[in-house]
Amino acid sequence: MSRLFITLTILAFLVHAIAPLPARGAEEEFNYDESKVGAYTLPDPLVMQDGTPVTTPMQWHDKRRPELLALFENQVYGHRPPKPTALRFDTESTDDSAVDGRATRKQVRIHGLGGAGDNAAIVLTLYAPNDADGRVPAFVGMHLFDASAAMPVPGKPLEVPVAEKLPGAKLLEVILDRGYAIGTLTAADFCPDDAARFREGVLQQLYPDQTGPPGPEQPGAIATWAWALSRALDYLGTDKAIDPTRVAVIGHSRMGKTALWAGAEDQRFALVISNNSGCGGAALSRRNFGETVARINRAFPHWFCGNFKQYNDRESELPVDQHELVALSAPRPVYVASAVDDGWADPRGEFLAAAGADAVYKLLGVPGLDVTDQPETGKVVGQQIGYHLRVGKHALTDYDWLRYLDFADRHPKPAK
Ligand code: GTR
Repeated sequence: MSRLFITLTILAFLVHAIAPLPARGAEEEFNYDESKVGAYTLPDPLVMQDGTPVTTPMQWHDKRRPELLALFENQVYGHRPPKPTALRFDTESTDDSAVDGRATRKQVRIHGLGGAGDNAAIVLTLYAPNDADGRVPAFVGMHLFDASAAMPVPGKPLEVPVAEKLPGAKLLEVILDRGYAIGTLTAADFCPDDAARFREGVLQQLYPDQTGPPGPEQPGAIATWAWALSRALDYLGTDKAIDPTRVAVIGHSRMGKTALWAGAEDQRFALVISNNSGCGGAALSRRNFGETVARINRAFPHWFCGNFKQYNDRESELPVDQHELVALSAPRPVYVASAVDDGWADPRGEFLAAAGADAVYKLLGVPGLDVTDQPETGKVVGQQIGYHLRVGKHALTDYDWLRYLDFADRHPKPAK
C-alpha cells in the first residue's frame, strides 16, 4: 500500500469521525448552515392584517392581540375544545410525607371535561412544599416529570460540566426549597401523543363523529394539551396551598410548543417558559434552519390543525410567525431557552422570535428582551422576556431550571 493511500484513508476516516452526527430527521436534507438560511420578511406584530399600524396598548389588546390569536387558532394550532362548564376534581391520593417530608404529593383527577359521556379524565400530579408560609407559586406543564416515580426528577442533570454547582437528581428538592410547587399532566390520560391514537380519550368524547387527522381548524394534540393545562389551572385555583395568580406554564420541546400556546390562549398563566421548543414553538418558521413546517406536519400529523399543512414548503405565506406567538404572552414574563447542540430546534431562530416580540412589550410599557444580538453561551439576558443559550443537547436540564427559578423569583406578584 502506498503512503499516499494510507494517508488518504486516514484522512477520510478522520473527516468521517469529526463530521457532525446526523441530526434528528436526517433522512432528508435539512439546512444547518447559517449562510444558507436565505432572506425572509417577518410579519410585523404591530401592523394589522389590513395594514393599520398598532400604536397604542388599547389597540394591541382590543384589536391586534385577538386578530393574532385567531390567526394562530385558524392556521396553526386549531381552536381549543370548549371550556367545560361542570368540572369536578377528585383528590385520589394525598401524601404529606413525600420527598422526605418536604412536600405533599397529591393526585387529582379532573372530570367533567364535556362532550358525550365522561370517559376521559386529566390527572394532575402535584408536589407542594410543606413548610410554606401561605400560598405558593407553582410551575405546571405536560410531562414535567414521571408521575409514577417515587422521587421524580423534573429535569435531566446537565451532561456537560459547568462551573456552578447543579442539583442533578435533587432538582425536585431545590424547586420545593425555593418555595415553588410543581405539577405535571400526562398526555396518555386524555390525548395520547400518537397520530393513530390521539383522538382516543377526550377528543373522542368531545367530537364523537370525527376520525383521522385534525380538520382545518380543529384542535390538534398541541391545542388539546394546552387546553388541559388550563383545566389544571382551574383546579389549582381551588387548592388552598397554591396561589393561582402565580402559576407558570412550562414545557420542553413539543411540550414547550404547548406551553407557549397555553400561555397565549389563557392569560391566567402568570409566566410562560419555553425550553428548546423549536419548530411550531419559539423558532421562526420562515428561517430555513433545522426542522421545517413540512417535516413536522409529516412526522406529527396530529399536532397542528389541518390548515397548517397548507404551509408545507410555503412558510412565507403564513399570516403569522412564531415571534408573534411569543408576543401573545405580553406583557407577562416569558422565557425562551435554547441549547447549543440543538440545531434541529434552531437556537438562533428561537432567539430571534424572542427578539421579535420585544416591540410589543415596549408598546405595552414594559422592558422586554433589551438586546438585539444573541448572547454568548451561558449568559442570561432580558427583563420581561428572558433568554439563554446553554451548552449541551436538546433537554430540559437542572441548569435550565435554575435560570427559570431565578426568573420567577424576579417576577413575584403579591399573593392575594
Ligand atoms: C422531534 C420534533 C421536534 C420536537 C421533539 C420533541 O422529533 O421534530 O419538533 O418537538 O421531537 O418533542 O422532543
